[in-house]
Amino acid sequence: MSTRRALLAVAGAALALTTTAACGSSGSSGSGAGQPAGAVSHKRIELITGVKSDPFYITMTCAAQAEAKAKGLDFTADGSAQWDVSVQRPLIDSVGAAHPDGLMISPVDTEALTPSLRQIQSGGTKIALVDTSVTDPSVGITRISSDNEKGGQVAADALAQQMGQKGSVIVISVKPGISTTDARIKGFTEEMGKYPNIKVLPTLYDNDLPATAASQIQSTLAAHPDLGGVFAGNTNTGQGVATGLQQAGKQGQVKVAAFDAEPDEITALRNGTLQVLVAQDPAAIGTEAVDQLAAAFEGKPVQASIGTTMVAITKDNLGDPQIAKYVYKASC
Ligand code: T6T
Repeated sequence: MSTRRALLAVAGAALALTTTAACGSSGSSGSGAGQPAGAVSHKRIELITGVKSDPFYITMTCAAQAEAKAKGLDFTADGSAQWDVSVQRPLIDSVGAAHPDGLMISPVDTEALTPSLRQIQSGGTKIALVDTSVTDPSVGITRISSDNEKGGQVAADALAQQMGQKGSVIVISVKPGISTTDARIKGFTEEMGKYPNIKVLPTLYDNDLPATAASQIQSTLAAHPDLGGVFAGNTNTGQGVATGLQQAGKQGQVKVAAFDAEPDEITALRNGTLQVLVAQDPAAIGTEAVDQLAAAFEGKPVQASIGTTMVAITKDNLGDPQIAKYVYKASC
């Protein structure tokens, strides 16, 4: 097993965000004997993201598109209009009917879409699970994502420091049943258990709607005047929490650690409404997925799981060139 390690200093504290690229070939990638050169040219890859307008997935799509072009692969991308099984399933089924050579997908639920994905895989399409995944281990020849549980732990330690290791903290996330955000919450709440003077309130879910997160944070402030910190599980939640704190006049007083680093979150970090961003590397996720599918098309070994790097961004290290590459794009 090879390990890629990214060690980045954040506000004086070095945070080790390690990732592991688990080597190992999955059986469905073929014999391992190389195919003749050019075996991948004009193979077709389809990408279905969790939410098409989300800068995390836009950044992933841009990188995957560039890598596919460089390898002579045909590539098209689509995504749900919102984080909803009933919206993503028809997309999956229509892509499946076209029998692409490869499908990169971020399933919006760990269980509900598995029958559709199994059917597509049995039809010969090779599946790369990107960012989110499903419980069934038989789905996908590769799974590529951040170490989300580790990211939740990093957010907890950073937030505890920001809060002076005391007070109440609340987690607001998207909805239960999403592999990534569920792992973040697990990592965060378990790590927060190490701080006896911090009380973790029950988790709230905003269905990926910033307006809901904004009103949730205001009602939490009314019920818990000692609220000292918030963990926002993804981009839209981070945006909504920032808005809610500004509306309540509590920006900078209630500390926030948020996942992701899309432009609005960066603005909120600069103006002191958010204090820590745990940024992922969606471009690496997209690039690695194309590379693994191309390897599968050529009958070469495929890495069954790949962990990509994360970095904790604060106002202090935002100007570091090493950090800049982790800021998400709103367009290619
Ligand atoms: O946090 C990312 C992604 O990792 C997660 O699975 C869903 O939300 C985002 O896309 C950000 O909105």
